[in-house]
Amino acid sequence: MLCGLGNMKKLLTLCIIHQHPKILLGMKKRGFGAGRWNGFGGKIAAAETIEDAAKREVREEVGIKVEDLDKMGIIDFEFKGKPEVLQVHIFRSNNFSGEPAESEEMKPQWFHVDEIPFKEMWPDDIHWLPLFLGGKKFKGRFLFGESDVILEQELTEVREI
Ligand code: 6U4
Repeated sequence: MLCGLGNMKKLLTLCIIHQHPKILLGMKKRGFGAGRWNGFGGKIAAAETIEDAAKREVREEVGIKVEDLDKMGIIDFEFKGKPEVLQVHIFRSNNFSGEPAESEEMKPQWFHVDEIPFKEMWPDDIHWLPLFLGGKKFKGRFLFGESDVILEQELTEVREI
């Protein structure tokens, strides 16, 4: 956890399996973001790299093993009136072993890229997923207000992440 200027950064991972033209998402059944379709991910444990955490979370939440991860983006999420910043590291994988299986946390489902359920996802996803699907890397920042409405947003394509 990085601290400075009164801001607390919490690092999180998010991994989306992308086997064109489909992506694998999970319906989050509990905790933060429950009721939304999302990639798989969570917090980084002590002594774990961000990439290792991303792989572990995929295994725990959907029962599959990913080998090669491409880091596609980093987004800082802030919530008005709260000092905490969630820094989400977003990964893409196009291969895995095992069969996606429902867990206590997530119910997996494949979606065609033309039928992504944006209305039942975090409201930022519609902004960066097109870059992700196009193989573009990005950095961004979103500020959410009440009911997770987007108050401010910055999103830039970058060459290296
Ligand atoms: P536990 O440890 O189970 O209590 P939980 O409340 O389930 O944690 P966490 O922290 O494990 O949640 O995972 C939150 C997940 O949501 C991470 O994969 C990151 C992702 N996430 C957070 N904000 C997001 C946002 N604005 N857009 C998005 N994903 C987001 O697409």
